[in-house]
Amino acid sequence: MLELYNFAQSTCSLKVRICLIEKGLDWVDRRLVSKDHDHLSDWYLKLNPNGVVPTLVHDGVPIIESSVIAQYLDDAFPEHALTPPDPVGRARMRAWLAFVDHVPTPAVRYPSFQFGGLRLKFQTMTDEEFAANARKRPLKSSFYERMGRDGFPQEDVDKALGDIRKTAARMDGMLAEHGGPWLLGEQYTLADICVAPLMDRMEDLGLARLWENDHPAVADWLARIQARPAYQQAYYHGCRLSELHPELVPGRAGAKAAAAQEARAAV
Ligand SMILES: N[C@@H](CCC(=O)N[C@@H](CS)C(=O)NCC(=O)O)C(=O)O
Repeated sequence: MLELYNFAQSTCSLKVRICLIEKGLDWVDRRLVSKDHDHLSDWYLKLNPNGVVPTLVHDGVPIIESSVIAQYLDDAFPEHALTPPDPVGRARMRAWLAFVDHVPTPAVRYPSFQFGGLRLKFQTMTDEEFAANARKRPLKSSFYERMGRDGFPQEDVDKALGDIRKTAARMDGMLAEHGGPWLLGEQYTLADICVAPLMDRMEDLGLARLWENDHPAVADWLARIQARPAYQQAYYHGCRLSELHPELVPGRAGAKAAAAQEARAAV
């Protein structure tokens, strides 16, 4: 039996949901609620001591780290392979997954928290409540403390948006080198699946302009992956921040807030 502990809106959870659905596997959706701190409860920390989602439990064995889970699923269930068959292709894919884990994954957290609704929640807390909330996170206390109740310093947001631009430039290069339609060429692989929810989140926050003009091939790639039936099934209603926080719309969540912050920085 496959069980996935996940949040609806989490980009790391979405990576794994897309894999499970693309591979046609039967799985149980153990949906946790982040605002209820399900992922910080004692029973969950026994499955995932990092206090984050997702966690896959396969026949009682917990597997953590979304990129590791995606590769585990492809190893354990080789049908509908999402990994290149040759060693060079596999090495390229793994190098890209390492880049995705180190560069865009942390970068996306800054605009997500800053413009995506979480800040609104923290602004209603007292300093003491906020500090206690931050301390509860096994791996993320310093990230929450840096954000504080008023959001990140502008330099952190700028660095994060720069890292998203770098990611889009790398993707453009991969599409050109391998001839598309996917990042490693003809085969749709984990290289595509592991970065897609991050770019989708940026688009949802009104930040697709980070690549739309300079790298139109990346915009086309995103539209192509969003059109896949498995992708659409993974993104049921309520997975995008613009659906969870319609008060931050019009257009896309955060577009207004991001523009206002940029305008402040330009003054
Ligand atoms: N490296 C981990 C990161 C997981 C992660 O950061 N998950 C976020 C949701 S995308 C989370 O659980 N955040 C909980 C929190 O901020 O307390 C992975 O890829 O699984």
